[in-house]
Amino acid sequence: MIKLHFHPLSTYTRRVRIAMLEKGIEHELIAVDMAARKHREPDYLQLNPYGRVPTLQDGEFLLYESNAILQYLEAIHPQPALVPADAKGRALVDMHLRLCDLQMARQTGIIIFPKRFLPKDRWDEKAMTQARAEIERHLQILDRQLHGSEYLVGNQYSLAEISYTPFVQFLALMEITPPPRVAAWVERMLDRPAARQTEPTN
Ligand SMILES: N[C@@H](CCC(=O)N[C@@H](CS)C(=O)NCC(=O)O)C(=O)O
Repeated sequence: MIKLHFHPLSTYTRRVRIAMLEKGIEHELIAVDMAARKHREPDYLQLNPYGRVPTLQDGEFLLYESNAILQYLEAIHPQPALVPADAKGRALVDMHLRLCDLQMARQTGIIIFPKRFLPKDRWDEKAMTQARAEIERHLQILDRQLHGSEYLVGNQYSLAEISYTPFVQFLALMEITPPPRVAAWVERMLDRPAARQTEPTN
């Protein structure tokens, strides 16, 4: 059975958990005690030399980087399909996965890591303000792309939405009010059973 090394509060891991639930892939969850720095110990570094979660273990095969894991799960378990069948649709999903990391996930981390885990006197307010502005600009672009469509690619729920779900979860915590089409899109994503089942407790 596929094993997923994870942490319950990890945004990047949540992408993979949602995809496995959406696809009904049986798996074993193995919690990494990050508070005890287990992710920096040799045993875990043998699985993932970067010392991060998630790490997927399928027999001897090891894979890290959440978006790569999503693509692997799609390849080994194509139904229900979370990417369109045509080359253009697949390329667009790929584009959105990259843009999510570049324009949203990184900036979200800059804001929510301190807000969730650090006392206020250790926050880098300047970096957080800049990250918030970058996210707001990005959401305006997504809002235009969602014109006339409920989802980013081919008007169907795809890996693109899965990639965004853990990060849009924190818009309120980041004090960001999304533009209207993005707000409706976020609501649709967060309302899915797999998203609800993996909601973070912090
Ligand atoms: N690009 C990686 C990011 C993974 C990542 O940064 N995971 C965080 C938890 S959400 C982590 O393990 N951080 C621990 C560290 O960097 O020391 C992915 O997509 O999987």
